[in-house]
Formats: sequence, C-alpha cells, structure tokens
Amino acid sequence: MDVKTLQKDFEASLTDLPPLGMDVHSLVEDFRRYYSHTLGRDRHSRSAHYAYQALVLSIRDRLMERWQHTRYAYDEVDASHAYYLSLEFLMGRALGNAALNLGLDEATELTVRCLGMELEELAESEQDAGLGNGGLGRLAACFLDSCATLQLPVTGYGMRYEYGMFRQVITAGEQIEEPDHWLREGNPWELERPEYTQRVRFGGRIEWQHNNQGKQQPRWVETHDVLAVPYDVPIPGYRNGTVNTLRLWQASATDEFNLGEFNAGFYPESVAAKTSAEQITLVLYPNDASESGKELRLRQQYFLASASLQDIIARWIGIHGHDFTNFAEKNRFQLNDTHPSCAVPELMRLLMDEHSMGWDEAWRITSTTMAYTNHTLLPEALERWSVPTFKRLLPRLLDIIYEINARFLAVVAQRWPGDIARQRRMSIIEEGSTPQVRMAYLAIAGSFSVNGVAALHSKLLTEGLFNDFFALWPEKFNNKTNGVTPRRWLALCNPTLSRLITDTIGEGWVADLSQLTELAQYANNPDFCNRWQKVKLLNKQRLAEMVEADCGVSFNLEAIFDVQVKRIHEYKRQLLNVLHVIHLYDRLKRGDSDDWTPRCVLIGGKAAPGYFIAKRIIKLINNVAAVINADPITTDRLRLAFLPNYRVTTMEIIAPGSDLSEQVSTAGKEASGTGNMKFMMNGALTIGTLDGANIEIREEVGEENFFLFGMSAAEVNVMRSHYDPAAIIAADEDLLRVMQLLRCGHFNQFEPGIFDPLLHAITNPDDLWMTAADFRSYVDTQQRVAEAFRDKERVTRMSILNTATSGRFSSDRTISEYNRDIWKLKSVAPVTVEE
Ligand code: 26W
Repeated sequence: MDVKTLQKDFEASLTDLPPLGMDVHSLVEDFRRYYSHTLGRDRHSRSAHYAYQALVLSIRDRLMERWQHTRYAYDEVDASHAYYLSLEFLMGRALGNAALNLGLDEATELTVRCLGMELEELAESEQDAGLGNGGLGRLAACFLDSCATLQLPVTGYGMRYEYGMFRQVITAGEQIEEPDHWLREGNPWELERPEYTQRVRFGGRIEWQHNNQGKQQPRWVETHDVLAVPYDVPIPGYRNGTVNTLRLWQASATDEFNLGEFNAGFYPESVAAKTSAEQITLVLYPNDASESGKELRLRQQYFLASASLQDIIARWIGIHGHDFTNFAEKNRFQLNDTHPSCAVPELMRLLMDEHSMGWDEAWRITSTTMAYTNHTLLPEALERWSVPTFKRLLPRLLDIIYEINARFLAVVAQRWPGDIARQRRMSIIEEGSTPQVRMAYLAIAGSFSVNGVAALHSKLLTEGLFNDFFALWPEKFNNKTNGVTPRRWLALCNPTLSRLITDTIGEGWVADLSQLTELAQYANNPDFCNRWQKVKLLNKQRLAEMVEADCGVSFNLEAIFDVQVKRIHEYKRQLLNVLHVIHLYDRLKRGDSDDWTPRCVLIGGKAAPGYFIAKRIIKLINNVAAVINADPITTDRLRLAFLPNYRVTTMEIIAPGSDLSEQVSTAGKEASGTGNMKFMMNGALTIGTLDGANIEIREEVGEENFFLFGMSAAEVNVMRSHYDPAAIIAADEDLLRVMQLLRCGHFNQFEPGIFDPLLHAITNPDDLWMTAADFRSYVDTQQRVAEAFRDKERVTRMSILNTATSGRFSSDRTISEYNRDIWKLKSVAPVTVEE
C-alpha cells in the first residue's frame, strides 16, 4: 500500500473510528491488552494496582470517544457556554463514578471478577482527588456531574494542586497533618494539553504610551511570568453520551525565567526562581471559612482567573475572530465565592489592554457575564487583600479596581446624595492604616447575579451583609438552594438501597430524583419496610467495619448510629455533640438508664492547621471517647469514636450506614450544608437547628419526621445582648454536672488544664456560638430521638419518608435553576456513539 492511501485511510478512520464495545467481552479484551502489553504485567505480577491501571485505561477509552463527540456537538451549534470558576473541586475517586455514568458498572464488576479480584479492592488503589476543603469544593464537583447529566455546555476551571487537602492522622488524640501527594503514582484520569498553555504575568510596572490613534495605552512591563499548563479531566453525564471537561491549571516556569540573573552569573539563583513560579499550584490552602491574607493565595487566585479567561478568549477568537459583539450573549462565568473574583478586573484588562476595547464596552461585557455565589455569612471568611500587596503583585489590576470603584461610588452618590457614611461603607476599597480591597464588593459590583446557597442564607445576605447593595440593585439578588448528585450520593455509594428502590419504582429516579416520592406509598408496607431495614443493617455493618478498622472502636449494630462529619468549626458545634455524649455517660454512671436506647456516636472532620480551638475540640472528642469506651458501664449502650481523615470516600460508607444526621450549627451561621442532604437521601433522620438547608429539608419531609431543636436565627440575635451562659449552666442540673466533669479533669487526668480554653469558650458571655443556650433543647430532643428509635416501625417509616422527599436536594434541580435564571444555556445532545 502506498503512503498516500495509508494517509487517507488514517484521516478517515480518525474522524470515524468504530465505536468501542460496551459489553463485558470487549472490556475484558481491552483490559487484557492494557495489562500485558501496555503495562507489561503477567499473571505472576498480579497486583491490584496494575489491574486498577488497566481497568482505568479501558474505561478511559470509552470516555474519550464521548468526550470528542460532545465537543463536536457543542461546536456544531456554536453553543453558549458557562464556566464554573473555582479554586476547589473536591472530586474524590473517579472509577466507580465513570463506570456508573457510562453504564459500564456491571461489565466492570464482571471484568474484575474474571481476574479473581473484587472491584472494591481495585478501587482502593485510587487516591481521592482532594482538591478542596469541604462543602464549597464538593458542591463544585456535584455541579459538574449535574451539568453533564443535563447536557449543558459547562466547563469547570480549577487548579491542579500537587498536594491536595492534607491527610489527617490522629496521634495521642491530636490532629497531625501529613502532606497529600496524591499524584505520586500518576493520574490516569487527566489528559495534559500543553498546546493550550497560557502565560500569566505578575509584578512589574505600567508604562503609558501613545498608540497610533494618539490615545494613551498602558503597557505592563518587567513582569515575572508563569506558564499555566492545562490538564483536562473528563466529566461524564449519566448514561447520555455527554462528557464535559474540568480543566485544571498547573504552574510551570517559563524557559527564559530570570534571564538577567543568568547573564549576571547567578545561575543557581535563577534556577531557584523556577521553584517560586511553580509554587503557585503546589498546595491547596487548608483554610475553611477564615481568610489568611497570604500573598501566595492571591497569586493562586489571579493565576486561575487569568489563565481561564485567556483560554476562553483565545478559543473565542479562534472561532469568531476579533469580533466580540456576541461575546456577552454566549459566555457566562460563575464565581465560586470570591476566590476567583480577580476575574472581574482581569476580564476588563484583557478586553481593554490586549484587545483594544474601550471601558464602556468592556464593562458591558464583564458586568453581563459574571455571576457570583456567596457561600458564607461569617465575617472572618470575607476576603480582603491589602492594597500595597495588590499593587506590588498586580499593579494594572489595582488601577482597574480603583476605576471600577470610582464609577461605582458615583452611582452610589447619585442614588444617595450626600450620604458619605454609606459611600464609605460600600466602597470596594476599605480605608484604614493599610487600605484593603473588599473582594465580595468587587464581585457584586462586577456581576449581574448574586446568589446565596439556601433560602435563609440568601435572605440573611440581603438583610445583613449585603443590605446596601440589595437596596441599590435588588434585581441582582437571588437564591439557589444547594443540592448533591444522586449518582455518587445514592446510586454509587448505596448499591443495596438503590437496588431496592429500583425494584420498587423503576430506575428513572437516578436522573430524575423527584420520582423518589413514589416510595412514600410503601412507607406502611410491611414487606418493603422489612427490606428497608435489612439494607440499613448491611450498611451499618459496612460502616461498623470501617470504624473498627480506623478507630479501633466496636459499634453495636443494634444501636443508633449517630453521626456528625464535616469540617471542625466552632459554629458547627461539635462541642454541643460532645456535651450530649458526656451527659449520656453521666446518666449511665448515676444509674439513670431505664429504657436506655443504645447509641454509637461517630464524629469526623479536619481542623484548619492554624485553628487552635478546633484542634482542641478534636482532642476533647478523642479523650472523652477513650474514657467512656473503656468504662464497662457503657458496654453495648454507648460508644464514641473519632474517625480520622474524613473525606469524600469515607462519606460514601458513612451516609448509607447512618441512622441520625447531626446538623446542629448555631442558627444563621451555616450557609446551607450539603452533608445534611446526603444523609437524608440515604434515609437518615436529622436532628438539627433552623439553619441553612435544614429548614428546607424539614419543609420537605414534614416536621413530624425531623428532630428540630434550638434557637432560631432571630432568637440568637435577640439573646446576643444579654447572653448569660453561667446562669444557664447554674439553672440546668444536667449541664452543670457535665461542666463539673470537664472542670475536674475527668477526661484529662494526666493533661491538666488542656480543656480550659474550651470551658472558657462555653462560659464566655461573648460566645458567638451560644453552645450553652441550646444544650437543654438539644438534650431533650435527643431524648425524643432515643424514644423514637425504640419503635422500629416508626423509625423505618420516617427513614423511608426522608429518602422519598429528598428529590429537591438533587444538584440536578439546583443546576436547572442556575441555568433557568442565570446561564440560560440550551442543552445539547451529542451524536451517540454506536454501541
Ligand atoms: C478564604 C478562605 C475560605 C475558604 C473557604 C473562606 C470561605 C470558604 C468557604 C465559605 C467554605 C465553605 O465550604 N463553605 C460552605 O459552602 C457550602 C456549599 O455552598 C455550604 O453548604 C456550607 O454551608 C458552607 O459552609
């Protein structure tokens, strides 16, 4: 055959490759080839690790086909696109999810069995992609799954941190952080795309020049440049042929870094500068809800915003040339909190300085494409950057921010003439000894949409934190109650319950979770209830095995599995939970144990490494656990365990095996919560305050199926001025006894004084979280929980109704609302790969 013919055949076959088989035989065939030919293993080197690699490569090929077809389909109709900009994507493992969404789950199971292995064993080879702290990062991951499932042209843009969320090890009851080098053994799920590398500039200064029209044009010179290299991760929709993209940027030094120093003979110094450039994507900041103001963090934020926008603009120009007329119509940027909000001034800069647009046109585009989601009301989490730091790192951006602010304050002055106090309050630049850029205000001024993440949260934003802005632009503000993906958080993590549900109402619920309401009619069906209980027991067993292995504590399967897993923070009140456990222990000790309901309490979560009180709370949980678990009086009646290194993968075991979900934050502090939704979907009952999405959960399931306690957000605010924890403790015998046990060092016999900071926090009249105030109501409500659990039929019915009414908390619903109200994208179905 001559070369020409070969070439033609090759070209044709590239665009028209025969589809890969989706049956077991094709999968086994590919698996075998990858295992022996690609990875060079044989039956003597049988290892879970290489089997995992071979399996991923086989599945990945099937993703690739659909990925290409999805891109073609979007290009074909020149689809409008949304971009989800986030410093965090907490993806967890990909294998099970890819197999499920591609419809390869059964074929995968069988393939692995052919080798005499179990899928679970192989899956353990995969490290969690822990590129996030908590709720905000996991929400981003759930959203991507829903966008692909709804066939929306949405791309995630994030950071390829070399070290993700730290690994938490517990030593002598204390948290130790270990680096999470998750990429050590390679990441078969990513595809490096060096051809789309972008250049991001830092530092330098601005030079003003006349351009050929005689206009002053800025030049950003003497910059220190860093390359941004994209790695693409496929995001498969649920059995619909769509595969979207998560594009993660990695920092890489330019080749000409520090030429000056090279020439001056400082070779090692200049090679060292490479490290400083590449530091940008070295590590995820492990702070959740408190802002640290570190310069490297600002570098990360700008790096993400700039690389992503340049990438998007380059693609635009590739298709439309330099005509930006329809750019605003075709593009939407969703800012996941203020972290990527440099995107506002950066888009202005790119349009004006690099694409010669005037201010007004650039502002029209920016302010009609940006949308901002707020995830917290805590004032300490609101990001500000010092003006001097900003100026040194991003001088041109700061100029643009000042201009945005000047124009914005003119609007404020026009609306409220002479109201200087209000101008000062609303200014994007906070005056003071060191002036600060208020990133939330910048994001609001630059966006056409601002949303909170649960009804209460959105209401509190407009009444409090952002009230001035709400008065100015009420039309911008809206609510989008969070959701979680039912693929990972029910279908994948709870196969036994999924089978029962599908047997009962069909399989439509996976892509349309509202169908779960059909389960309600079986809540009184004895046969169904029986099966429901059996499933729960199996899942409790799985959870108990993990607790035994990771904590060395044995959980009694007859007991209530009472679980609180989330980041450790004072506002989330793990302390309140511990006080209750100590109270139960005290009751056993004093013989108040008639009609006792056995209870196993599990707490897990990471503390920010610099958050002293949170780390001390972990220590308290572990010390209390050690004392009560060792006391024979608690045998089969009470257990407490702290689960180390809580992450996405452990939640996949926890949610299905839990009876009771602890959502006990001080009302008005938890923006939404999403763990609460995962528990509900899997049939756990909730004990919770009127906070975040708990309110909406209770509305859906009905108050008789939800254990409500504590003050409302309004009551919390009223009590603030006259809060007297000492009086509350003195008047409550149970709480007094708990405090006495703590004070006398019952849980720290050989570590005197270590819990004094916690005791002080509880008894402080300025305690923002008002732990003592809700103790009575919490303990009484836990007593009602215990009574309910003595009636098996009743709790089974309640459990079924929780799952049945959880449809609203699918992220498919949330994303449909984002799309209806903010993005307005059309869904696009790719040509399906022939099977
Ligand atoms: C600057 C440091 C920093 C880092 C993270 C500040 C703030 C954050 C986020 C607010 C942390 C976070 O994850 N927030 C959570 O977002 C979830 C998704 O919307 C909500 O469900 C949680 O209630 C909220 O705490």
